[in-house]
Amino acid sequence: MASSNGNHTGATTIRIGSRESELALKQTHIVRDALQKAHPHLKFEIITMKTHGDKILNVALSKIGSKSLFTKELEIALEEKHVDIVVHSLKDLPTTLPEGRVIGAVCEREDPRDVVIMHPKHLEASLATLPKGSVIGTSSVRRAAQLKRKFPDLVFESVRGNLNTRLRKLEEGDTYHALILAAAGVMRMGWEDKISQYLEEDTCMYAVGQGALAVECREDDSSTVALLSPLGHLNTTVAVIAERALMCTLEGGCSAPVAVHTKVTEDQLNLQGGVWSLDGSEELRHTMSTPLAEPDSSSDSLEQPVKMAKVSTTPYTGVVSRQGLDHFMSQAHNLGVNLAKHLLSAGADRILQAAKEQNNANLPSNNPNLPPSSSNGQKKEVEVNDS
Ligand code: DPM
Repeated sequence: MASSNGNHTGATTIRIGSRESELALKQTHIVRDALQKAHPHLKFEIITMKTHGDKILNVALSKIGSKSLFTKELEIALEEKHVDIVVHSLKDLPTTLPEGRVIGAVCEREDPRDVVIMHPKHLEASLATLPKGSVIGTSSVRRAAQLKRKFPDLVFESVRGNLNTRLRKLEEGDTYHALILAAAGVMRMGWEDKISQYLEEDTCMYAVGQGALAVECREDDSSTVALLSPLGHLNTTVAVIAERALMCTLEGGCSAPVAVHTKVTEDQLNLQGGVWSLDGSEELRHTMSTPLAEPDSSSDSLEQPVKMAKVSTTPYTGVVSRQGLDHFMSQAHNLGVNLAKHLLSAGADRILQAAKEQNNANLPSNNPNLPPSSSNGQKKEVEVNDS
């Protein structure tokens, strides 16, 4: 329940939990402003907190390796009712949320593509024209796998820290020739003019949920669930439900080499999914679509809802189901599940299992066809999602 702040005006204050990084705060402000507009009578208060991951940025992540490094304190604050909602980049939220937690709204998606930010010395270059052996900073196995396949002469190295830190490491250092980042974060930071290149789906498909903001709250807090409702964006919601159903069925975490490309038109949802080996030597892609039809417009491609074993409290990987939209959400969900099943039967399970083992073993691949592995081959950091 949104809390009364105890004064005698009776005004209700909604407390929003946020990390302290500039991007996290910008994202929290976007949601706060939208909520304020939808509910002019309510008060909103932002409560920032440092997460464990923010405090130990100098420690190699392979030595910490906790998944909820950047969210744990926020999760606890939500559970203990110190805050009512928490704003996340959807791509950082696992497809199974903690018990009792839901995504109350998915806001309109920003450009979901990945982009290239070049070192000031290479502003004229593109990934295709950078000199052989150029070092590209990214800790994303998804980006590295796809780009190694396309640009075998480039070298991929992990880069840690929030976006400000990463940009500083690029611009003030000599280690990286370029960074790959999500357009959404770059634009929210106001760095659009630093973008050299937008990566299309034939080069690098994006992460599940990339570019969309999700607002998390407690499932039993029905008044907060209701007040988040106007923030939900239908086209974004159906797209990310399909993407998350794909990810969940593939059992890929946010550190798996899985990527998507999704198109929503007025009456159709089109989902392309891909899975790669870590070195990019193997690739599996497939596209499927579903009509987004009203329940009574009979369409023979409508399928029975697929039962999900893994969801906790809501059927759509944590996204609350909306009356009147449930039908679209179910079609989107089924599309993701069906695409995942297709990919699994074509060998995605073997590719993902091998990637997981290599990740866990902290070992470079033995594949002799690999382009020179980053540095001397002894480091492969645990994937992290600091932003
Ligand atoms: C996740 C990944 C990364 C973030 C992995 C991936 C990128 C890590 C890296 C799941 N979360 O994308 O394959 O670049 O080394 C993150 C960013 C944003 C949310 C920054 C970024 C902003 C964009 C958005 C980090 N999480 O990806 O450039 O809201 O989608």
